[in-house]
Amino acid sequence: MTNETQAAESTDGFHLVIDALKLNGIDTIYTLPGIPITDFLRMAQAEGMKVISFRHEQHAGNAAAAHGFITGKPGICFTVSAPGFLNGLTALANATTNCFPMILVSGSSEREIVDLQQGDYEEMDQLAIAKPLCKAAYRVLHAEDIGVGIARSIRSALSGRPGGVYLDLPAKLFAQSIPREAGRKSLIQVVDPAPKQIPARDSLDRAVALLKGAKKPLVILGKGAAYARADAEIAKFIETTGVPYLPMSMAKGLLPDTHPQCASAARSFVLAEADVVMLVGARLNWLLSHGKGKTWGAGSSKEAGAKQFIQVDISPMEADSNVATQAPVIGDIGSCISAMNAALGAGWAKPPSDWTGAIAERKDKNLTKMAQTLAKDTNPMSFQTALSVIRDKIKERPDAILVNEGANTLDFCRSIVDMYEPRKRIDVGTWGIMGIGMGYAVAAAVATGKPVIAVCGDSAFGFSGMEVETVCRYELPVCVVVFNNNGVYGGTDVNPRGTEVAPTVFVKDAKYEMLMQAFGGVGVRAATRDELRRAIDEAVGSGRPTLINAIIDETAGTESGRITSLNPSAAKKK
Ligand code: ADP
Ligand code: TPW
Repeated sequence: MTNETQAAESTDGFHLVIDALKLNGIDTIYTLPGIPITDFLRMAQAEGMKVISFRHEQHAGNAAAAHGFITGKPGICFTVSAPGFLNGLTALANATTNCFPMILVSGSSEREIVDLQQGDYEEMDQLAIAKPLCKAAYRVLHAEDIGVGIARSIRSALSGRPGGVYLDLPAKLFAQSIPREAGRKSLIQVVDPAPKQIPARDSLDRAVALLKGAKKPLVILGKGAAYARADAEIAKFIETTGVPYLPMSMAKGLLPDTHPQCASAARSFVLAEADVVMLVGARLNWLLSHGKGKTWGAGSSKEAGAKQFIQVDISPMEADSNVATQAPVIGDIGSCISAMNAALGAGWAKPPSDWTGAIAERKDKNLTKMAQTLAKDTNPMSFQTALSVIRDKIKERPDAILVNEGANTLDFCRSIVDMYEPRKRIDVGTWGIMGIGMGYAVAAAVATGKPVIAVCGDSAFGFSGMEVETVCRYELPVCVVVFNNNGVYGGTDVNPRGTEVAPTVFVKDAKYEMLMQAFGGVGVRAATRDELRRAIDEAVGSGRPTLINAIIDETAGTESGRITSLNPSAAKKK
């Protein structure tokens, strides 16, 4: 056999990885090239995959995570070994924490040298390091196992509670050659990677009975409910039961925030007053004060409120995580909610009108107050003045995706900007992590082709700011709005010693717009509401990469936004 016929009849690790991904409907890779993946990326592109290259792996990883949430397929991030892998790891851990399906694939150094710690190029036992930070971690050593490795990674990321998966591919694997036919046969097309999980009958009956007996019921929709893509069943459930609901930040838009049953504008009232609370794809973690304390109508922060909980979740371990769960309903949200819809039966009595009426009254009062605040055109711009523009734009373009990070920029945006469609808001999530901005924005644009508006505090933006080059390079319809108040939270801190500036303070009047201009995008400074409105209209209308440097009053906002109280306070006052 000549070398050519041998080559024609064989395949290698490079091609098997590409074929395995394509066989499973994966068409996009987020990455940063280098040894040993550079040729792989070239080949993947040549084979028709979309390869989106970043300037730092963390943002490629964040893009993969957002892609996973938005599409319901695992987002894929490829990195080089040790440092590239570590740069991607924060995104993998964050994806796992948020229950987003993603796969971090990293090239790695020679196993025999790594294991003997003989000092290989970028040596690191990556598999061991990744394991505690993700849902599952695998390594493939032989080309004929690539099919299994990819299949297990996809199934692990998507099934049950979704999460991050690490796949370790040593450099040598890519070059391994095996007969073409054996290679083809070794690939696996994953059948039903996120199988339905049907809830038990008695758990449904228990939940429906509890809801039926409630005088002040409340539903809380979390990002798991958004991820589950059971939009119609959830809307039917909400409207049939007539129960008021609160969307967590990434569940906003599952039903339009303007829905008459949406209780967001009476949040403190409903959390404190409700007697039966049904959590749908939302954990009772710090974002919900662990179900305890004043928020829930209890006396002390350690005390649980007088509530009964129904919890609909795919993870059987989630119930009782913080306070007692009276009615756990375990299964996928689509199956659980449609089964509950069926179990409601005809003639379901809507909640007592003194409950819904009291909520409506609070809502009206708060919404009127909010409208008055938003009508004010303050100069310099307050958070509210600037966000009134974003609010209007999303109302006009409900199909646009809103990316949101920062402290005050996040808190105000979440409550001011109404969402109208599911899965259109992606933000700092369960960790309140900064730096997701540009990675999420790139993925949102790549995965959907829709306009993206990224509303970022100036500190938050700094974590991923260099990726505006990526936005420009791929000519993505991303409009970044940097809320520039000269620092972390604000820009007014003073160093009592009068030497270098305080730790939260940045260069005053930084010209963030020039960053976008540097790469051929549009950069605009907007110091007034009119300027901001014009710039956003232009950006969303044209679809050109744009960065708007929105000048915000540096004295506005508070330390850590709404979570000031989580800052430890010194026992010893100086
Ligand atoms: P939020 O931050 O919006 O409150 P969380 O991330 O805390 O939401 O909670 C999401 C929950 O949704 C997790 O407990 C997860 O197990 C659950 N979940 C994710 N996808 C599904 C699904 N398809 N069906 C049921 N539960 C799901
Ligand atoms: C990875 C801590 C929380 S919010 C924030 C930081 C640094 C920035 C707040 O300033 P910004 O917003 O963005 O200008 P604003 O609207 O108040 O003016 N590192 C990581 N994650 C977190 N959460 C932090 C640090 C933090």
